Amino acid sequence: MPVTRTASRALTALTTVALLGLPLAPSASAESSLGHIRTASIVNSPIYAAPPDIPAENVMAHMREFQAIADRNGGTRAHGRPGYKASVDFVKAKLDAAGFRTTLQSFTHNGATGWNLTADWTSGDANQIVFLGAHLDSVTAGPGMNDNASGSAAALETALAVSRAKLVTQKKLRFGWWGAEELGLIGSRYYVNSLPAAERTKIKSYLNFDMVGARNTTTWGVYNDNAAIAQMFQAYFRGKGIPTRSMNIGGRSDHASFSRVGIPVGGIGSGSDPCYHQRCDTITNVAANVMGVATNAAAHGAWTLAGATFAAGEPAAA
Ligand code: DPN
Ligand code: ZN
Repeated sequence: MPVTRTASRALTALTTVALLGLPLAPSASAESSLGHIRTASIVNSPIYAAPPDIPAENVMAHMREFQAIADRNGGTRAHGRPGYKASVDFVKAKLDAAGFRTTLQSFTHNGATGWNLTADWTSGDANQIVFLGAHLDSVTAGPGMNDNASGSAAALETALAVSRAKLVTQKKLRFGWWGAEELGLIGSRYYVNSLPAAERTKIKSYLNFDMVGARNTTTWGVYNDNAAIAQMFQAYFRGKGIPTRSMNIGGRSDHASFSRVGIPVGGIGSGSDPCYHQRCDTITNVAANVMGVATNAAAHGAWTLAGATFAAGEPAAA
């Protein structure tokens, strides 16, 4: 059937909107005519509240704490070492004070206890969960500041921004910090495996943050696992004039624990660096401006995917 002029124009406009990751009007006909894009089911619409501009200094304060934790604990925050549990305790205390409902899940690996920490925001439909996560463990060789205090701090500061905004969302925001990723995604796989099937299907998307602070980052990696999520991040970076590249890290980080059970996943990364998995992956190995970009991109993902409808607290522009 030939496409009418009006329909063609409407299709072009809708496609553009979808590609930009902008909110689509919640119209059943729009979604069915663009069924192959399936953006509306993942990217919420309409969006009334924009995320705040989060200062890089906020997230660097968390980075300094992670470095101090490593310094006090033999230079590492690895699974089975006291620096790991100290990292968990630090993040949990911040979240508890900010009004999140936190859960500590323990598991055993290589004869040592590990922990996953999850935190649910108070608002949103508990049957539709938008998840942001990062691995909290380092390798034993060093303090793991880019890998992955950076993602942990970005997720933490995003959560704290949600709290400061007293954010009201359509879907429920859940944040996760995973143990023993460096030993084979142990913590996140344990978490996903321990969820009953009915709980898994409530998770509508999972965003991963692993290595988001590398110095000299010029282009941002955007995970290419899910088109709608990737488009959302690409549109965000495009709006900031920041170049992106498609990133496929396969099964190398915790998003894989979620995608293997069919959950749409995405994420961003600054990429690796010369201190990857080494002792020199200290706080001087990360850049504040890069951490700021990562955190604001994470907040954009949280606000957009969860459908932030109302912010009663801090104004959108800091
Ligand atoms: N951060 C790496 C690790 O945990 O060992 C995995 C990774 C590699 C993530 C490359 C992103 C890019
Ligand atoms: Zn990592």
